[in-house]
Amino acid sequence: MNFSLSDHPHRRFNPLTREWVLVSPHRTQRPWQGQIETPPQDVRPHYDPNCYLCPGNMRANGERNPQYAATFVFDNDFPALLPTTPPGEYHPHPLLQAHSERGTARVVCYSPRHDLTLAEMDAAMIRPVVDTWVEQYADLARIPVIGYVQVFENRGAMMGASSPHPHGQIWCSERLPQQVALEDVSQREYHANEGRSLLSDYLDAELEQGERIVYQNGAFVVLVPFWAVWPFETMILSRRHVTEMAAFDDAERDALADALRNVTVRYDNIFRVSFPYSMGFHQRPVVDGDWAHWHWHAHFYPPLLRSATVRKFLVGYEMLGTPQRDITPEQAAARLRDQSETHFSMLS
Ligand code: H2U
Ligand code: ZN
Repeated sequence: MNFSLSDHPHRRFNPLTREWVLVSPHRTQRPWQGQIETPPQDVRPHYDPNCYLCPGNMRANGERNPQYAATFVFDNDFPALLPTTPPGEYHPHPLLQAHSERGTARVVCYSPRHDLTLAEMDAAMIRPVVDTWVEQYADLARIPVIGYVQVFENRGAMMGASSPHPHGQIWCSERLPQQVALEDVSQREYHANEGRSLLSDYLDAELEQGERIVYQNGAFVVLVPFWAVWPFETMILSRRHVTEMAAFDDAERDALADALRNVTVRYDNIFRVSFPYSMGFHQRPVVDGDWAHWHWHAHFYPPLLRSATVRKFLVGYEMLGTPQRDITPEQAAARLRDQSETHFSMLS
């Protein structure tokens, strides 16, 4: 019997973080007696007087939002990081280490419409959101204490989003956050050895194999990474090796809006539900330095597994050993490829 990725338990390597995932394809046939249900779709109004992100409404700190027309950015009223934290270290013993960390946080509203999501916005409506992310990245980079700008979005109550109003966050820190630091080391080493970006070579390999590709346009490719942990995890890779969002030209910004719409529509269509996820962009740090090895990319980490309500948990063996998945990344990609590019709410 020959070893096959689609039949036999195996481990896959993530060259970005140098972590492993256990894949158990033979388990997808196992009986499962959990409940499968489709929750009722909530009917949301265009404007919610109780939403702290809707135009004209009061936020928790007593400030009033303007009557914004496209995007709106404000300083997070409850930031996890503060620019005014005094620098300092705590290191009384080799095993006890801490240091102060400065930074700031902002909230980005994608649209004045309370009832929309990226999946329900068209590419022309997402384009101003892309421009806002680029402006914010450049603007935050000018703050002296800030070394890294992390753009992300928590979508849906299952991922802890505090409001259905379409919005994301930006957290800025002095040092590289953990995941970014891991990706920095591997991309730097690969670039130094091979003279090309790790993700350029990875993208070429994926385009050649084809089976994990979900969608592609002129500037971006959406795929399920070979080493995906979450059932329907995807990445958006830029065809061009650019280190940061600000380097995207006009056509690339339109293409990114198109790719974001396309992948979120496919997600919603799988279980005909507003698909929860955490997503975000990884790009070069904003402090001066040699960052030529960085290749901009997006990660989508959606928790749903089997239905609109049955999610994957990273528990047990995964907390104590290694993350594990049953359906293969190739099966997940095929499922995503099969989805309509039109949102289910627009289909009869
Ligand atoms: P999440 O939905 O991903 O939690 O993002 C919403 C953020 O909005 C959250 O970080 C902030 C919360 O601190 N927020 C304000 O800054 N002002 C408010 O009036 C409510 C929420
Ligand atoms: Zn709202």
